[in-house]
Amino acid sequence: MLPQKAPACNYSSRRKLYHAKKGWLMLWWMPESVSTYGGDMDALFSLIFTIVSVAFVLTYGAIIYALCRYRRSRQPRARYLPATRLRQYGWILGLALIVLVFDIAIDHHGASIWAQMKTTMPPANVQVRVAAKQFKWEVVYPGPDGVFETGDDAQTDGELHVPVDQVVHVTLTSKDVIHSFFVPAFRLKQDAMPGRSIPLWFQATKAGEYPWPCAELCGFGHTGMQGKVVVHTAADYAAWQQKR
Ligand SMILES: [Cu+2]
Repeated sequence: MLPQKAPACNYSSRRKLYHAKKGWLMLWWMPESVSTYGGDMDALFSLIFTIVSVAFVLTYGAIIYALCRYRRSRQPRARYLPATRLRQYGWILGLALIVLVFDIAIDHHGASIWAQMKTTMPPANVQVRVAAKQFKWEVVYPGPDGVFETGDDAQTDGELHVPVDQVVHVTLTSKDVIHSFFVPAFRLKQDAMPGRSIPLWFQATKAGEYPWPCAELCGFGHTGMQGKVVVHTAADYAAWQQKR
C-alpha cells in the first residue's frame, strides 16, 4: 500500500497548457517534461535562451559589420578614443545597463522556481534514500512501516521506483566521490557529496521509465553509471511493493 502522508500537489491540465505556451521556444531537443516544476524550468530556460540568442546575433552582427565597414582598404589606421566624454563612454555604460536589466529579469524569474524546488518542499508521500557510489545508484525504501533502518527496508540498485502524482522526497548522499543525480525528464539535477545528506524532491506527472544518468565525471566507469526512474501508476506501484 502507498503511504498517504500528505495530499499530492495538483498538477492540472490548465497548468500544463500554461507551461506549454510559456515554453513556446522549446526545446525540441529535450525529453518531454514529466514533473510538476518541469514546465517552470523550461520557461526559464526559454527566457535565457531567447535573451542570449538575441545577444549573440546582435554581438556577432556588430563584429561582422565592423570588420567590413572598417576594413584595411577603407581605414588603414585605427583611431584611439579614450572615452572621456559621456557620448563615448555612454556606449559602454548603456550596454552594461542592458545586460544588468536582463540579469535581474532572469534572477527575478528564477527565484520563484528555486524556492519551489529547493526551499519549500511540499510534504512527502514517499521517502527514499539514494546513495551514489562508483559506479551505480543504491536506493533504499523504508518498507511498509515507513521507517528507515528497520528489518523491512528494501533496496534496488540502479532503479528508483516511485508512484505517479505523488510527492517523493529523496535524501541524497555519496559513498565515495562527487556524483550528480540527474533526471532530464524531471528537469532535476543535484550533486551528491560525500559526507553530506542533501534533500530533494519531485512529483512525476506521467508513468513510464526515465533515464537517470550520473552527470558528474566520477571516474573511469562514469559513462556506465546509468540508472532509470520507474514511475508507476498507483496500482502498479502497489503490485511492485508486494513483489519486492
Ligand atoms: Cu559519474
